[in-house]
Amino acid sequence: MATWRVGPATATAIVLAALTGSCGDRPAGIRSTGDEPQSLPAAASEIFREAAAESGLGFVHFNGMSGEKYSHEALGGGVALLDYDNDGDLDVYLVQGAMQGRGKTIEDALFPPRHPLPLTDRLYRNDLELRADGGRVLQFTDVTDRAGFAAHGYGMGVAAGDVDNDGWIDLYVTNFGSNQLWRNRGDGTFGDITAASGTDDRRWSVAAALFDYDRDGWLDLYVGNYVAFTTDTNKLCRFETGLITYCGPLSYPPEPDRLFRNRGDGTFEDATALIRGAPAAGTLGVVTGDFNDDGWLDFYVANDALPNHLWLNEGDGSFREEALLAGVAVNMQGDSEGSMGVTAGDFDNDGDEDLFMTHIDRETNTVYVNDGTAYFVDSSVGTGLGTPSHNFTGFGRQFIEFLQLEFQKLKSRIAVLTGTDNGFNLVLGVFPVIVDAGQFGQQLVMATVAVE
Ligand SMILES: [Ca+2]
Ligand SMILES: [Ca+2]
Ligand SMILES: [Ca+2]
Ligand SMILES: [Ca+2]
Repeated sequence: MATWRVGPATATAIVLAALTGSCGDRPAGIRSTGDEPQSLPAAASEIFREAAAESGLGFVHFNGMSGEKYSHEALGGGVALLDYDNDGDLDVYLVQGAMQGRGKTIEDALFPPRHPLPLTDRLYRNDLELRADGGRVLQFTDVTDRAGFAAHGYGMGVAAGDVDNDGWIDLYVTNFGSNQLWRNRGDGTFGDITAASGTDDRRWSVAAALFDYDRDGWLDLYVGNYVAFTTDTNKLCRFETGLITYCGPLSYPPEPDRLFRNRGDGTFEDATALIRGAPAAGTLGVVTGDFNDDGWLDFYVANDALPNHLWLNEGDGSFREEALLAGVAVNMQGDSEGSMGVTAGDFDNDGDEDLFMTHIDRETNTVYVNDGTAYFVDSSVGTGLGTPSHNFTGFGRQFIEFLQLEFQKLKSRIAVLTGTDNGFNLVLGVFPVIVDAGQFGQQLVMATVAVE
């Protein structure tokens, strides 16, 4: 299924890349909860090894903050893992920020850029070396210039998929401002086909998904827009103490999302009319999947501070919004949460797509367990994935089969990794085992996650 998901600050995908290159020592010393299998492996010092710099992934995100508290500075940038050169390994596309505000220059930045200028999105080619002795050396090469990228605007997220069915994966980049659709020419270069394809959206877009909702063999496009904020209309917001802070999502009107249908001739038509049954709600994440197992791709939209949306595909070219009845509009207390990122995966191995969402601090991450018919139960407490996240704001998230190579006894267990703004949590589903480690910050790099 050619479905790709993105959201802001999906740094967890980078961690996944590191994992594939270094499945080595067994983790141990995990605090026992008494109900896990008895033959846990012996001690080892680490599960993940921080390998960004040594592998050539020297990217550092720049958010352009100058003290104005522009809302989009707080979101970070997204990342895509894709095999753009069809050589069998995953390459990395990283979305970059920019200086913001009328007349502002790099000299106005509170924190000067740590990535060498010019600041732009970056594509890193994976030159993984497989040695005769079985060893492997993970090495990335910055091929941005060679690929011909000329990213404009302030980047938010990126979706990857083969939109023209030529066998080469293309990229759709969401920006604060106009978006960009990059066609992979198959020769190592990309061309901007945004205007010709009709896929631009000049609003503040964050999330995007490429998925074939009408099953005609061509990937269609969902673009999730956030709020009607501009640097010229920036408001002043304060904590109760009077300290100036970033304005929340409800300070600005939410922007409606867009749905584009791929005509298969290089152009897309606006199909937004199919999703007019729900109000705009400030989208930060979107994930696609067949949640009710009827053979048609549905999608779920994570909204910041307003109810989330579940769009079920009717199979006749229309969608119906079912989040409230399905139990995924609000949490089990009936509260709308500050939904930042969302991913879908069958973490309990019962054959359907469950949902995991990251939220702002003082809310928990949320797990919605699917009964197989797109009716969900908020299982954040029962899975042990909610409470540990209470003090953190999370954005990126990804289900990975983390322990499969490490613990034969735990073969089917699934871990959830979530990046936060002030730490990196490794939360093992099924077992109430929590590991916190590493400072994460704004850099989209791997954190060393040591198991104590
Ligand atoms: Ca590759
Ligand atoms: Ca293509
Ligand atoms: Ca289609
Ligand atoms: Ca479906």
